[in-house]
Amino acid sequence: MAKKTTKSAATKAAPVTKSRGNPGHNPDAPTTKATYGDQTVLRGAGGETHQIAGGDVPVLTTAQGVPVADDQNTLRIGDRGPAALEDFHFREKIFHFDHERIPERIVHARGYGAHGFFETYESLADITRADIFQRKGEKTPAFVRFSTVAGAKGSADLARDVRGFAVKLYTKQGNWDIVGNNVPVFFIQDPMKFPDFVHSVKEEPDRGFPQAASAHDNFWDFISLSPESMHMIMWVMSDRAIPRSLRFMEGFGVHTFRLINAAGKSTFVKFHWKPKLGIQSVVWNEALKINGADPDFHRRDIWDSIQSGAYPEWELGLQLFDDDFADKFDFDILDPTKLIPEELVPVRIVGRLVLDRMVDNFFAETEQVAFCTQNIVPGVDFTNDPLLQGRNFSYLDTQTKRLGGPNFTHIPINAPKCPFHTLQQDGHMAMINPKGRVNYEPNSWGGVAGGPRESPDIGFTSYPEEATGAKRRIRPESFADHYSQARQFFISQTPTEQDHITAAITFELSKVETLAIRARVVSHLMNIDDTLAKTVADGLRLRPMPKRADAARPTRTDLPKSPALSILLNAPKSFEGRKLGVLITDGVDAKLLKAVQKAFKDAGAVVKLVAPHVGGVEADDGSWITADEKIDGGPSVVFDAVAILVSEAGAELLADESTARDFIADAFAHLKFIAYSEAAEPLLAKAGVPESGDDGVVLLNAAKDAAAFVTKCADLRLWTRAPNVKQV
Ligand code: HDE
Repeated sequence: MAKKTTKSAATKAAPVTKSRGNPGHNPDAPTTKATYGDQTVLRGAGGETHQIAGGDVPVLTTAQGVPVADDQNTLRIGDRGPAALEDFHFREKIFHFDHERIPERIVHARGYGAHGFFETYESLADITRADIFQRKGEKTPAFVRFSTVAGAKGSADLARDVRGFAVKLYTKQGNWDIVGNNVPVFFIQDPMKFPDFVHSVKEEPDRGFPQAASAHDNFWDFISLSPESMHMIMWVMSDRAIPRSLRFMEGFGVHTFRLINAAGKSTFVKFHWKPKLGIQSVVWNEALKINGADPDFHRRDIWDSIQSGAYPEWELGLQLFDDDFADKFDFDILDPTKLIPEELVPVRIVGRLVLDRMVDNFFAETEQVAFCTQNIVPGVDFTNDPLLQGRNFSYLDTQTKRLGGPNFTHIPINAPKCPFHTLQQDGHMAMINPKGRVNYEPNSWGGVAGGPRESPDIGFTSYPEEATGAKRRIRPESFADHYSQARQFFISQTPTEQDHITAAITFELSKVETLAIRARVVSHLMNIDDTLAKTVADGLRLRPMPKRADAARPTRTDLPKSPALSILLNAPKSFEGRKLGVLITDGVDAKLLKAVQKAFKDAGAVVKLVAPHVGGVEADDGSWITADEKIDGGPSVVFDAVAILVSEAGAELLADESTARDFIADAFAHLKFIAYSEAAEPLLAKAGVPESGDDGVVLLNAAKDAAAFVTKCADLRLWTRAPNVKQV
């Protein structure tokens, strides 16, 4: 045997009667003292926990329910000897750990889910027989999962990307999934192209990067060779792709669906989710910094708002139209790269979705939830949108792979909340199994013994749409216009928003190494808007300008602006649901701080205090104020507006801190409203805020000024500052 070293002597197992090896482990804790005889069983089938009589600390058991005496040390032969194979507890523990992961979603891997309900505002019985829309005031349980598309499960929240907005409605006639996005159109028209599109946007296969970023050659190569994506590109290069909060974004069902009433009449429908607190995005430089400061920014925001009772809410809107409209509309209503302007078909608000409960367990619910586009209910039906038809195959397939078998509907998050009776049986992990003799149909066992029966009356029936034609691989002529709506989107934006789109495309193409790809993208932009194309080309120093891309259909310039497509033209004019970050130091004016806190709370906003030390500061009246964040942990990028309420000594101290200067400089550069106490003036100057200030930099002389500052903050950002900070 090798000579013992001091180290091995130190790691030698201690006698069993003393501590069991884990320094934090208390050998006198009741779990190690308890004997099995003392325990009582708390829960029923499947959820047994052994409890010490009279206490409330369950005894740790194996998955077989065997109480565990020592969870710190493997079973070994001799104090320093080999492990024993019979150590079933260790083998079970490590085996389970080794199998903890399931495949992450290929797209939409990073997601965040919450429970809530949908409330029906009015009966829509004239339009649909969907049970959820029959009774005014009815509440239907719902689960929503938001996601980014390209990044892996652990990627950062503020990637420039489309956001998934998937809603599962547990209706009384089965689960209805509206698996949508926060953008109303999509990149491609045919599902055959989906794997290629997704491969191109995800990390490149040889180098394994970039993660969660479309700014690379493969993506733009694919896009520039697929002009049908140009409308979607306008959206993903707009601020829609960098939402401030998941609470502040719209959701869209994208495809045209059908609603069918009791008489069998079909009405076309497009689904919209409208955020109650308005739409809001961050600016790009802010997004980059948020990803560093808090990669979980969006999740934390949902978590915080639900925990604090400020429940995120959306209204469901329907764009309803008939065959006549479909025939007359400029584009094919089956083409998922097109939208119907809200000015043409107004959105009718029919209910609200409220998220009021976080999951108990992220994996069990958010990771295992299985949305499927084919989950529809009587009264709803598909159209022949080719993308939708392709999705109806893909989702069931992917869930079977991801969740390991056909019984993923038995997992509580996926199971219907209404009664359900199938004749399905067996398979991996079958949890819901038929009782009795009957597992087939038809059968001659009468009554209840005969099992469930089909019902032509209430059962799902497909809309009997006629379908004829030659069997071919073809893209319809009616899908051929790739630029007109891209242009319509672009011209509907405010100049600020147009600048952001231009800058985003320039940024992304600057990361594309292949000159020919940059040029090819610009050649498409020339079919959308000449100024856009020229500004991007100048931003890239692309010379000479490429030739305009050949277009299957010339761009229509007669489509009017659609103001509904702009975020800024539809701003909420309220600071509700937003966050103020207040930088404080010792000597802070307690009265002023209280006034600011009250004014913002009254406006439905959250106030967070940032200080040199998280422990807090001593205010000018001697009171102790606890901080929420230390300065470098709470940079201004995570707030919507800031207040600098420092004392003179505090300002002097912080002037030498780059994090404090960044706090102010970033808030200014990101066009945020800034309030300050007089003593903060030198600090503002040191951070580069011009002495003249502007309308967004507000001196708080006294407590009474706080209310005016809140009112100002309702504009969310001072966009007119943009030219002075050249920040997009
Ligand atoms: Fe998806 N999509 N998708 N998609 N999609 C998936 O399903 C697919 C498309 C969307 O939070 C996958 O569970 C195809 C459009 C959301 O769990 C997969 C096509 C829209 C989510 C899949 C599309 C979406 C997904 C991956 C083109 C907006 C996340 C893992 C024909 C209307 C749902 C999974 C969640 C997820 C396939 C296009 C939205 C592979 C084949 C268009 C929100 O089945």
